[in-house]
Amino acid sequence: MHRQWNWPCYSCGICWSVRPESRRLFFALWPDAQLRVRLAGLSALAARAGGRRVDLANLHLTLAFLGSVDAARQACLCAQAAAIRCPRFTVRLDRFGYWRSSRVLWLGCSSDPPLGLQTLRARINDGLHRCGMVPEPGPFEAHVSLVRKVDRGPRERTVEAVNWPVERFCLVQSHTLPGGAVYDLLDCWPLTP
Ligand code: 2AM
Repeated sequence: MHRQWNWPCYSCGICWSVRPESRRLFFALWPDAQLRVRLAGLSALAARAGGRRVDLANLHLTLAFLGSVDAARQACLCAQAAAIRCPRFTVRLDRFGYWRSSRVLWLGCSSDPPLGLQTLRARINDGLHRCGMVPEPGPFEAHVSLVRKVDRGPRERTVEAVNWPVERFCLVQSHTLPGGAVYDLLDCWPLTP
């Protein structure tokens, strides 16, 4: 028989009454319903050239992809996230981008991402290190994936800017299902006003 677990919740709200399992996780900026609709409008525009639009409910901006995380590390990550103090900021999303290798068409920033976003990412990555994890290497491209399985880049790269006032960041679980990814919002932490 498996041992019954009652993992400490910290401020994370994630508790287990059964054996903890690894979860596929990422930190993300999670749009509210209104912003989600605006992003979906842009994904409709971007999908004119073909491809499969990302579901409205799945639109987000990934801050750090964590892969498969066990319960102990998850608790550590939640504690680290709860301790982050970072001021609110606004992300200006104003251009389409395209990755040929992954065939993803995305919405991103034509200029450097705001300092607040860079600060938040740096603090999250510090937290990963403290939990014994290594952040994904390589440069960070702030983006919202809009359309997948796209065969060519968009004709027009510039789009009417979407200003995203960011007041929180979230930990999200990804379920890979035959019909595509499904995301569960596990918890969110506020940025400072
Ligand atoms: P995306 O941000 O370009 O869409 C959950 O899988 C999220 O983490 C997705 O939004 C995905 O890509 C992002 N991600 C970043 N690195 C990843 C990786 N190595 N494997 C899967 N997803 C990754």
